[in-house]
Amino acid sequence: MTDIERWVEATAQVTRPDRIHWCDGSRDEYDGLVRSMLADGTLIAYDQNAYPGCYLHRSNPNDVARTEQLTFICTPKKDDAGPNNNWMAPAEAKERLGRLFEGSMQGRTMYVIPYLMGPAGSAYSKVGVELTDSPYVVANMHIMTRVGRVAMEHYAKTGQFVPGLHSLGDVSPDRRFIMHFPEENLVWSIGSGYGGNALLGKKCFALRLASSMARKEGWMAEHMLIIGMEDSSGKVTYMAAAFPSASGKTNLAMLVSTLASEGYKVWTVGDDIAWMYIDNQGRLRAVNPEAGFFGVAPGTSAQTNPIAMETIRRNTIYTNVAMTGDGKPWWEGMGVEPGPGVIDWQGRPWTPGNEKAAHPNSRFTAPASQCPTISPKWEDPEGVVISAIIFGSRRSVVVPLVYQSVSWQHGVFMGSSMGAETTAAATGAVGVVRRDPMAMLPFCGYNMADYFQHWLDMGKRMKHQPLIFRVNWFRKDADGKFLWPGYGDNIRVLKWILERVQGKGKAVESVLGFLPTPDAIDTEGLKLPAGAMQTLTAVDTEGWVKGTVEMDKFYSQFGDRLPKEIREEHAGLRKRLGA
Ligand code: SAT
Ligand code: MN
Repeated sequence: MTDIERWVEATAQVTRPDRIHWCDGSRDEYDGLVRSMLADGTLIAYDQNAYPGCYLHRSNPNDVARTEQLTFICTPKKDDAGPNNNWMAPAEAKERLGRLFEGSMQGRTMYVIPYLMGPAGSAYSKVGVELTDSPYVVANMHIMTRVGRVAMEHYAKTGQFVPGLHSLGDVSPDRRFIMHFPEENLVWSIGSGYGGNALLGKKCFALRLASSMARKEGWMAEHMLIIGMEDSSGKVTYMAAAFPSASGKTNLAMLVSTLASEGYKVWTVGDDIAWMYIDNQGRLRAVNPEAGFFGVAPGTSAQTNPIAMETIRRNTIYTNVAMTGDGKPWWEGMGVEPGPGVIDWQGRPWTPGNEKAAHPNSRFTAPASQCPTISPKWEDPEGVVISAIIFGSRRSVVVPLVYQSVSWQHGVFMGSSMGAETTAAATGAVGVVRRDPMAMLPFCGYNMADYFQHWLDMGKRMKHQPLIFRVNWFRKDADGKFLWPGYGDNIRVLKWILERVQGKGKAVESVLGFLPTPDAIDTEGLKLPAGAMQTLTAVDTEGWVKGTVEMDKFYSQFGDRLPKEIREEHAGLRKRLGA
């Protein structure tokens, strides 16, 4: 018996499923799952002529986003989870969830999903096995990961896998927990069928556990998209960018360049997670561990993201979007009128008004291979060499359009101090500013003070450090209107970043770092409001002084564990600001 078989048997004795199904990842298996979900109403078919292979799933209305307050890191010592995580002692977590898992799969099938995170045959890839009683989860894992033989082959070579146990339980928020055990590289999740709570390969394994493994093993697991930027010479330069959930990572990853006539375009390598390693020449290399996109639907349109619109035209599972009277998916910001007879995300007839037809965190799950701009290197076992790291978030005030750190250490400080307005991707208030270091606040599986130290240490080990940038597409004027057009015009900011990587690009050294001169960014053909570029590249001294107070509050939770380099950078910024 293999370790996997032993664990499956032991789990089945507790959860007592009626049947056990070992997934092979085949098309037949996927089609069979879809057929049975259509039969029991878990999936609803869209018009198969217009949207072949596209289905709608409506989740329980109490289960539509990640639940950070029910997500725990279970380390023996509380301080190792850090103030950035909820903590429970491993024994207590096992005892409480063990009771909930008792008989939780009775009357259901337990699916065994062996899956590979990362390209086939890559030394950077890792195997997970998820046990779940949700066929919807299995179908999503088929799209988001590489299921079946490719994973078992990798397992045969390495003998290692990350176990993840998931049960819908009774889908009650009172009995919902997502528990991570970094000492054992184990996940237990119960009571939710939603994305990041239930597709255990994604945030649970590829970020929370992987970040902790990465620290021990000397690599990085980050909440980052990966793109290749092609210039007029045809050369492609790769960049990784961290943004919080629902802040435009998928749009940036699939950007349609407004500078295409000058030869600038973007290739998609990944839209959410990057696993990064230092290669034998001292360069940082990244692979996308995922095989699909789990993107936010509302706001996605032929104007904002035509590449996504094409990607999700077939073989896509939609979750909590609306359905038009003629059987097509629809959501707010799709850029087309839905016509009469719309059914909302909860299955009720909808009329335009206050209530949204699609949930603000409704999603599409689509294969990356269907993306028209997918990079020829997206499954390269060696990954791609990263030349620039970008930190971004929603900030309607204070933060400039783009600036560059003066050093790796300064860049780590920039990422670690990033403020972000919250979104609908997690339950709780939307639009509140919180510190979200490297966009990893909900996903760092250990004490963030140690995470900052790990970033500092990684930089020291690299012979060729990527340059580090901060961007903000979301700056507004006094009337609440966006100052920067965003979307395809973000290529103009990427162009400046590329020029900086190439040792060109005009900049001035400011208290924040290198800011583009107001004419450094190519704005030809843009109709920007008067003075917009000045505002977007200015330093709001008062706003930044306030910001440093917020940073200090955040950092102080970590006490002596905070690296002294971060303290020094923070003090340096305050001094330069005259605070
Ligand atoms: O729910 S997920 O975590 O998969 C999506 C997100 O919040 O980024
Ligand atoms: Mn994400």
